[in-house]
Amino acid sequence: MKPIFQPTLVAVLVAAGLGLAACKPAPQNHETQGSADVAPTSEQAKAFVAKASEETRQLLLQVNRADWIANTYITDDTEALSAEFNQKMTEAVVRMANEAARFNDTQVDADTRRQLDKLKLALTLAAPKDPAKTEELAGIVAKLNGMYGKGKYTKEDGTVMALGDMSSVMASSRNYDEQLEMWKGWHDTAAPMKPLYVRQVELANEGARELGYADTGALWRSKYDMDADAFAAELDKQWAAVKPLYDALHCHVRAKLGEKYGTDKVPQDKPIPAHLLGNMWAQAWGNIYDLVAPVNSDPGYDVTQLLADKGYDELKMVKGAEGFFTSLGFAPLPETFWARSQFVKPRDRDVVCHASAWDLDAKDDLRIKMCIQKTGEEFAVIHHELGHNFYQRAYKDQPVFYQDSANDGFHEAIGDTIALSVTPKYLQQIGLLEQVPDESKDLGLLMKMALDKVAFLPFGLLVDQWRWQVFSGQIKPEQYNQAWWQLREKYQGVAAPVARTEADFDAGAKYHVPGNTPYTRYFLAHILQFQFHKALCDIAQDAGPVHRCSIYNSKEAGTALNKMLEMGASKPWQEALQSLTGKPEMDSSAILAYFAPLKTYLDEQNKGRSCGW
Ligand code: X8Z
Ligand code: ZN
Repeated sequence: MKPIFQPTLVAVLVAAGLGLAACKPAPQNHETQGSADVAPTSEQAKAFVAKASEETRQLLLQVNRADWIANTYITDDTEALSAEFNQKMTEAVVRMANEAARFNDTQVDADTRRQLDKLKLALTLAAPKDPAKTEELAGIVAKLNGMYGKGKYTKEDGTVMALGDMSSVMASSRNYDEQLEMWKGWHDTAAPMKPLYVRQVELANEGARELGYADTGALWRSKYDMDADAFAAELDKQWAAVKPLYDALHCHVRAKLGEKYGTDKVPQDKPIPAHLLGNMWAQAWGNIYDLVAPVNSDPGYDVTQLLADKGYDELKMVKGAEGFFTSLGFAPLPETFWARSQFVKPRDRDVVCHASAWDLDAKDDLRIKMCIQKTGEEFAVIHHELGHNFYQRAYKDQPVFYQDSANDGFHEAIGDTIALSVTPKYLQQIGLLEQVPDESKDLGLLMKMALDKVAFLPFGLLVDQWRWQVFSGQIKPEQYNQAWWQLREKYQGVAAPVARTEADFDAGAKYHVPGNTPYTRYFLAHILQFQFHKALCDIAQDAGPVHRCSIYNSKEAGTALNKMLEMGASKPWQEALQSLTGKPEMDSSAILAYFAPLKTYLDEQNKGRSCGW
């Protein structure tokens, strides 16, 4: 966990800008008045970077510790401490950003320049120079995070349900009304967040403007080693390429849901009601695999069942995931990881259950924080989180401003890439599965994977389409919810199952909105992980089809992966991508090739159906 750079989720640094633009030369008022105004030297710039790095390192350790307890033991006190340390960090970063701007016109080597730029771009939410506003913003950030963690729904009979309980019902229930009750119960918990969120947007935008950005969304889009508008265009391009695959999946799933619930409940020319897809946010649909499984090609096992059969508890699940990484040549996780992580939901207090991975000291104090449920879905999430931890450890010897992934999509893609290698062959190798199904069952496996990975794509894109417009003022507070549902309909083809109003704050029911974690990273990760998987399978010389490939035990693949990971953020992401895949571009052809056999099947199934919404 790294609040400034925030590679792995959790807390957000609220940094106050003091009116100096991050991307423009600092104002020079007394240019001709003597030696103090002479442009600073490159040696001074280097010395500044060294000093700022050391100060940042020390502050990060404090803020990480405060945030860890605020997330694993939610009380008014831990919330206040988190706000206080984040504010302290803010003040320091503001001072350093000001000082960094002094070197805007200094000729420095490329490496010093990149570190100065990383420092100036590090903020997720900037705050205005007014200290009272900085404090207010830090307080709101901590409060929203706690509110999400504490969210609960009380049923009519008095039963109190947390998100995990409700998600389990969403995953397994096939009762329309029961799923609806869960959906509405959870979404309603977000309503009280709205006024806080509105104020947070105002404050963060003020801060972003003082730093020279049009708004907070513009700041977020500037972090990708390319022009911010070009980055937005790149996303549109990637989405256009994968949309036909998504549309085919949507059409087939809607038809199957129509068969299950009736076409009165699931009209075949309209968006799908958002509560029927096995997930609270309809973002990953793997839990309804049974409703859409292709006839005669079901692989005949499910990982949840295999874990239960072999007596896997939460710890054994984490050990199992660690075993994949060590098979590639990565060193095992340290003792402190096992002692300090939160694997199981504590029964006596509120915590933020949303999974996250933490690096407290940029040395060896790695941890995950989860409320693990013993399911195949969560087994994949554990791999996801450990991907963050192994990345963090790989770049720990980089300068502090490079202790981050190549871009945030890379951080999110590593563990998922490993999880793509959790194939039947691998499950057999580790003794979870007795017999590997033959190739006639591949379609079932591809369907299951597509329900998670392809279904996710539009959701991965739309969360920040909404936030960017909220930050830019294009979506006003009195349109928040309506705009949210317009985007969900446009991109995902899903609709709210009951009428919603502007008293609702449905975006706030998704962790990353009150948690202030940018979301475009997950869209990027879902494209990138298939590129990484393909490249690693080639390196591991796995000859079969890419959906059957597992890089388990391949030291060659591990070495190549580690080479990219240990670069951290020291080079533009395009170079990191090239180091592993041989090409500097994001390329959706890998995900399309992976699912090509499924696409053929879907197109066949969809013949004669009217698709779209
Ligand atoms: O938030 C996460 C991870 C932690 S970085 C569990 N993910 C997104 C989500 O849950 O919404 C992973 C996939 C998308
Ligand atoms: Zn993650």
